Amino acid sequence: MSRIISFNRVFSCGKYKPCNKKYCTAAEKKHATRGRENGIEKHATFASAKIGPFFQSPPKVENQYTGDAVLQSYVKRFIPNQIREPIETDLIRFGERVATEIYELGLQCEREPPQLIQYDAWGNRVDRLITSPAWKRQHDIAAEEGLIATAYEEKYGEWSRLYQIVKLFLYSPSSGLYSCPLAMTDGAARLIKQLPSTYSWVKDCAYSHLTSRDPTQFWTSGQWMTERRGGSDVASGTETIAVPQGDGSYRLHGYKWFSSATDANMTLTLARVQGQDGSITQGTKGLSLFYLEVFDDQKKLNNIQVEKMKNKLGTRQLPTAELLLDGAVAYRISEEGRGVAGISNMLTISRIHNALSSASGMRRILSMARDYSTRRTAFGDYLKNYPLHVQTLARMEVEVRAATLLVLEVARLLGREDTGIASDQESLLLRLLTPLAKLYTAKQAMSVVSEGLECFGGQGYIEDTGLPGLLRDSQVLTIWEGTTNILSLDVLRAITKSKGEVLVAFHDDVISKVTKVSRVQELQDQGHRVKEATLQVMNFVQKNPDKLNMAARDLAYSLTRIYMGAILLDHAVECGLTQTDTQTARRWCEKDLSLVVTNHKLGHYNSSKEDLRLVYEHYTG
Ligand code: UCC
Repeated sequence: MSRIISFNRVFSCGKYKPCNKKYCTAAEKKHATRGRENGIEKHATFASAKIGPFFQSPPKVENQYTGDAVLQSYVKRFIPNQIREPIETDLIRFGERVATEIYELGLQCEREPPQLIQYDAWGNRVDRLITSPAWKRQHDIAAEEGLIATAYEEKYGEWSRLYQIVKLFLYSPSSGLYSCPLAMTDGAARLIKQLPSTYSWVKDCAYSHLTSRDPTQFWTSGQWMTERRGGSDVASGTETIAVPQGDGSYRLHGYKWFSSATDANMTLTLARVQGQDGSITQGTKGLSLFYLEVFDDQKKLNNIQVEKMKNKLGTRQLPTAELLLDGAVAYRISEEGRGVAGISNMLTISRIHNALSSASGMRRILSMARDYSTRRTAFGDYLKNYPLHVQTLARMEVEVRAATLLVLEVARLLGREDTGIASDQESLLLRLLTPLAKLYTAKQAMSVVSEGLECFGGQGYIEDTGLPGLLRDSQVLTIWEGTTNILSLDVLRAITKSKGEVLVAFHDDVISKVTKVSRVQELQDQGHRVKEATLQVMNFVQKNPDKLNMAARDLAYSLTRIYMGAILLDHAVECGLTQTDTQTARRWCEKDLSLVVTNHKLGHYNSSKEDLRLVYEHYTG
């Protein structure tokens, strides 16, 4: 018999008072049940209050391809009919796999984070990294599914890259952060593919592994850029030296402060070549790019010590560590002093991956919140029947659609570059859109994923649901691969280095897109707004070169909002003006598209004195 403390209702004050009995008899239980049936709770059991009848129907992770209107319409719009069928069939299949088997593996990666064993029982230094079976399975799945290979086999020409990015989009939120090593692997594969013939031996060593579909052959790559003195200012933060060995190899000595996925087979990294007299060159001009295999043929670490695992807010699935390079054997794969320029090619790819992770992370939480709204009742009705709740979801939907379209556009341009058919204008556009996509979508992800958690009420705050991890893992998207401000400055770098050509390409592309809209009555006003904002922002840049540094972030936001507006309008027109596409474009264009001009008029860039005062008033440190 279960232990029951019963309560007698004292009707006069409406409270319950304990009835001193430890256990209820069968008759009392029956009575209690009758009491409940009569609407009067005579007996309440702790057991019942503790475990039931409270339960909720969990959100379902739906097929991530068939549930995503934008992905499907983009694929239909661009990928030619003759090759689309096998691609779509694969995407539908994979969309289901990421929602089931791979989703569960992703959760397992979070539950079983990696561990480092530095010493064996006898005091020997072993530096053994233990990763979960789920993490290892993600490695094999990545190979089997061709998540890197698809882009390099070029089976579908320029569309291979778009196909790969759509697959990664589906995969990323279920990957348990295996998306991170894949981002670096993709970056390394593309960099190695483009190396001049002097370094063709690297292709023989690594390229076939990085692009393999065979799990036993597939390698991942690291990207070791960050050292103790900093992550943004690579030029002055990099202390690692490379000592030439006379046989073409170098030995690296240094300390890598943040190696994201230490279980990689190889890495690309920066170091300063030491001259015969022991001298090194400081700054950017002293940095060269190196290829390094993490393990030797006996699977022993290549004179590398794993000093410490990083204790992070999120991305706990990743084996992120501090590494001591204690004479690691490496090979230079750039001209001396061209390391930053060299590794920037890798950064381009990992920044695009960052943007796709942001957009797909938003899509995942939104698709779960959408499903939940059809299951969860409150105040006597389903959430989907409360206009205020649906309005919240709709606003998130607009953000996700804009981010998704931008990522897909970038992927399409990258595919044209990969296959050597991009026009100069397209290459310039890609150079500008890469930092914009990275910085803007990461900020969107932080706010949309947070809003998404709120859609689950208290359950969104409970770790067992797997939801909080989505928020914790989003925060890094604004930081790694360059913070928002560093990326905003990269936008300025792109403008300066191209002597403004990237902006000309941007302007021409936006104007050609909105010109199409000028004949479409439903979207005429929005087209006009985008055009006006473009002209105003271009005008601001031309007239205020001295203010660009202070305005860099607002400029980047303005350019991104304008571009997102243009592609949403274009997509709406090209997809036959469906109601949802038209609504999305309209709503997007209600934003302040020329934020930088607004803030310029408000005097935000006149002087930094006001900001200084605001921040440091009463600061005595
Ligand atoms: O590694 C990390 C974690 C890995 C995790 C990967 C996950 C990916 C996402 C997965 C999603 C799940 S985090 C480490 C990331 N570190 C960064 O992102 C570095 C951030 N800092 C910067 O980006 C800075 O702006 C620097 C380092 C590029 C600034 O360095 P410098 O030396 O001051 O730069 P310079 O002097 O302006 O540029 C040097 C050369 C120039 O070439 P030349 O000499 O030909 O003019 C630049 O044009 O590099 C070229 N360059 C670029 N080229 C610089 N940036 C770029 C660029 N973005 N694209 C093309």
